[in-house]
Amino acid sequence: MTLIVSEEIQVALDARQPVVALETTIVSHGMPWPQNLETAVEVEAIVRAGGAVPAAIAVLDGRIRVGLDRASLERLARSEDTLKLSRADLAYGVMSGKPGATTVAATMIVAARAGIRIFATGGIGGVHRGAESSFDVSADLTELAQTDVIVVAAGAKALLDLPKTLEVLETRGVPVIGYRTDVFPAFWSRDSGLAAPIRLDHAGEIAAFAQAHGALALGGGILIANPVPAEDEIPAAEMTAHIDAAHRDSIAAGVTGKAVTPFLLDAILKHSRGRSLKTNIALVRNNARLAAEIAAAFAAGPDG
Ligand code: PSU
Ligand code: MN
Repeated sequence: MTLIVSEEIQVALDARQPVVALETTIVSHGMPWPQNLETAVEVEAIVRAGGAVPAAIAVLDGRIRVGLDRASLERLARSEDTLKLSRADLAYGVMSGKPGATTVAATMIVAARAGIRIFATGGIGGVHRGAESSFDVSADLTELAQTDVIVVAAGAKALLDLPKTLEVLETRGVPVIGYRTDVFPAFWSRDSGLAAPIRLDHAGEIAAFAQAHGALALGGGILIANPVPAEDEIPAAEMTAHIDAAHRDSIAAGVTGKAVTPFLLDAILKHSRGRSLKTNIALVRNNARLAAEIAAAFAAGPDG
């Protein structure tokens, strides 16, 4: 098998100690250098401070790796030609031998194979604006519908069509849980104006929910929507202008396929003059903290 789990992570998993999976597309395609590497390193420290072992996932030298050292993270962060790997291209990442970062979908697949149940990220992919003609719906949603991993995210980016994204999640049977919120968060902003389908206020309740979900053998993931801290948020009204401008840029540039999300993130960074990046970093850190807490609650639970 091409899956290589670091010794520290394997020991923790065997002892049923808390482990938190981390994606790497956010490093290679989601943030600019050097904030991408700084954030990746900080996020690992936050997971450790929360009593869990961080498990960053990527494909390097034809092997799927669970647990990356700093040099590997730096390689992904610096390289201009790191592949963005989702379910459709994970095998290409392995056979080509090229460095590849994993999206939410691919990270879920690998985490589940390694036996990791909790995963922290920034935001998930979703239904893009204009999807009724472009058919651009992220494979993250399909993965959430079928792979048993709890994904902690700050909701979905308001550059997506959020009502359609929530509809698809509901149709595909994915539980969406607002953490200490009644509204679904919109990544940079705490409030999308849409209701969170379920609300839970404590990590222990989330672990209990996941256990009930597992006991029913429903299969598939669970999305924990954790709003960005109030002091770091950019209000939705302010983001709208940047998002609309980024959309116009992407239509003018004719961007399609997997290039769309990285293009939009970069355009928003420029239109917000770097402000969106500060908020992005804050929400990823916040998600790492909560994921470690949920992983610890799991480890302490009845089947932990
Ligand atoms: N959101 C971010 N930064 C990111 C991504 C999402 O703020 O880097 C990445 C994640 O890896 C996510 C992917 O899984 O983009 C979704 O891409 P697509 O829309 O092409 O499925
Ligand atoms: Mn897409």
